[in-house]
Amino acid sequence: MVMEHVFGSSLSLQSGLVPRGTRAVVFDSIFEVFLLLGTLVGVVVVGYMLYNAYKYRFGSGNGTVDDERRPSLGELPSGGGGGRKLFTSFFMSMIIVISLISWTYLTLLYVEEGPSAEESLDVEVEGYQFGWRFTYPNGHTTDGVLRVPADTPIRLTLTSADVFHNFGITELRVKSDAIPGQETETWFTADEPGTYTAECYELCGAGHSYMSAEVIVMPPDEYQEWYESTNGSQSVESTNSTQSSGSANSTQSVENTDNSTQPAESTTNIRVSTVSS
Ligand SMILES: [Cu+2]
Repeated sequence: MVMEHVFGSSLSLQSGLVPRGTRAVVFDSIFEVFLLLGTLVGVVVVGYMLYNAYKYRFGSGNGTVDDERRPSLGELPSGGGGGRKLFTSFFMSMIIVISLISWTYLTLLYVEEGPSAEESLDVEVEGYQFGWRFTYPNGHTTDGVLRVPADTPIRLTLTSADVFHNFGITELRVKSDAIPGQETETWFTADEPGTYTAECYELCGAGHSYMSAEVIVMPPDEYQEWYESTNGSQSVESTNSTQSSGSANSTQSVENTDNSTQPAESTTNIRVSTVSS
């Protein structure tokens, strides 16, 4: 049954066996399949072991071999059915393992490929000591707050202004390196509007544990309204900006997250890197 599915899906990637949807859906299906199969294998192996332990228990009379049938030294015991049991169990294990590998590979290939450029929203993410800066296609930049529409694939291009960081939103199953001088791509889709937390998952300095950002998933029409209000201008929504009226929320949250670190220093760094880039 499993083999049928795997062969079917390798013929056509759209067969429906390989899970599609948000990253959470994909990774949860991988988890469930492995949990199910692992439990199944465990039950069979432990069950068969207990069955044999009981059947051949001391004094049961089972398994006693009279001297005629007892293999002599150097002779391999033939077992029942000329090794058919061994062959069957080996063959079954092989099918299960190969199927599992193929299925997982195809599933992860889907995650790896990500959504197409046409259907997704591109956001650039830059990590710095200690915060996250997001740049939208129209040039609008926010600091500490990422606003995205629900039910839309978001493609993130990550990089870092200084040291290695790692951008992760656990609830949305996103985790990707942000490396200076390099660009890393990842994607996610959030189907539920709400507020999620993005955090840094690479120890990057004294402010690492406070290096978080708010991910606000908005209903698509609300998002569109907000996005249009940014005017496509090069306005910077951050602690050191003096303009942009619509950024009160995010400015606040940036201040919150930066309290613990050396805000003056890091703000200077931002300004310098913005100018130089
Ligand atoms: Cu970091």
